[in-house]
Amino acid sequence: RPGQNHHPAGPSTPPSSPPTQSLSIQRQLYERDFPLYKQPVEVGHFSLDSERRFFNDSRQLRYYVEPEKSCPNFDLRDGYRGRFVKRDDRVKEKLDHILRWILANRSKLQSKDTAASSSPCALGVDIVTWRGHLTKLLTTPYETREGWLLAVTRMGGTLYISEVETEAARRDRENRTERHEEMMYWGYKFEQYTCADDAQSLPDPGGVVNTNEAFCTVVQTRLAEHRLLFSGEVDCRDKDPKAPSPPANYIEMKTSLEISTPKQRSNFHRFKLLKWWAQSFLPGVPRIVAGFRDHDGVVVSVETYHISKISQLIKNETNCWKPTVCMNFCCEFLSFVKSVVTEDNPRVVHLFSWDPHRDVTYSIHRDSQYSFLPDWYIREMTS
Ligand code: 0WD
Ligand code: CA
Repeated sequence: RPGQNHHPAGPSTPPSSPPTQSLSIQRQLYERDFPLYKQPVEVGHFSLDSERRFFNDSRQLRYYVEPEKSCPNFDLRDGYRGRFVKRDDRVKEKLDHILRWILANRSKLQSKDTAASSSPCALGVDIVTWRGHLTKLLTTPYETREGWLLAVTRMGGTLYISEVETEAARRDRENRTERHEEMMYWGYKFEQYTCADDAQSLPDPGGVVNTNEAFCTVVQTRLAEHRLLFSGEVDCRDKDPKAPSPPANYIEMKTSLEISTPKQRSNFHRFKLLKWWAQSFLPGVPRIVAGFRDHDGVVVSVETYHISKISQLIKNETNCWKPTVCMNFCCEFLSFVKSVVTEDNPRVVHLFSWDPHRDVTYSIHRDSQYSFLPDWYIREMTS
């Protein structure tokens, strides 16, 4: 049904026509000029403590300490049994922390944008979501394994987007091998080797790794006509007091298997760098520090990647991803969502669904298990 398909770049569709039923993900539809993406501005931040309690401040922000040697020999397995407190990932927090931040900082938000804008939009933004959800959208045109479900609710003119765990993801989560569970710890352990609690102190590899703790930035930006407000977890900042202001002083920490063959290098460029680029480009985090480890979890080298140089780095790769396809697809998806989700009602959820090699489709749910805006938020925003 080509006539039923939402075609990208179509300002020709009159606003009154009924919404189309699906969105194509074919890459060639999105190969055009890079859309406008405004420099993301940090409008706030928050912290989650060791018990996952919310604080409207930066108490969990850490400071990057460059390793002494380029081959540091960090043992990422250390502490897995005995000095590890793991966040309970069966608990779905949805957008709750971001909503808490919005309520605590409403005055800041509204004073900036709403006065100048003509839209009757209470918050002055079109989209509220997690950065991680946007990362999934950016990488969708190249994703061949994992689909997604995104729940969308319109309230006060703003669209709230919150992920729903797919059946496949739940199965994977419940059936992780012991080896996989341990490897998930390695990334956090690398952060502990390289991050300190303040600008003067050193990392403490003897301490406990607690994955409940988080520092999250809240940024505002615009993708073409879409005004976005989203939050993302930030690993650490540059400790130099003369470093630029956030988000330009933030650093993303990653670990990856050391690269020893041309095939591994090519796969790293084609798959891993796509995810790394998308995640950090969105909030304007300029640098990634990567620890390359062996199969036993020992970091054998550390390298810095500048986000602005990644597209150059991958240019010679055949069959590689293109930033413009990622951004244009995300933009088109948001336009599709806006055209579909017109009813302003906190109890209505449009569930957008995508599986590899398929189009994006949706279903509508009233007062269902998918409703995700909490009563305390609805009450505060509608009073
Ligand atoms: O409950 C949920 N379904 C989700 C909750 C899904 C996605 C995110 N979250 C929340 C959590 O509150 C977390 O603190 O989001 C926060 C992180 O959000 P994000 O920055 O938008 O997520 P993403 O970019 O996917 O991940 C950033 C980091 C990860 O680092 P790496 O280097 O591995 O990409 O946040 C961590 C992880 O360290 N992380 C999470 N932490 C707690 N709960 C989660 C999660 N579900 N997902 C990633
Ligand atoms: Ca990280």
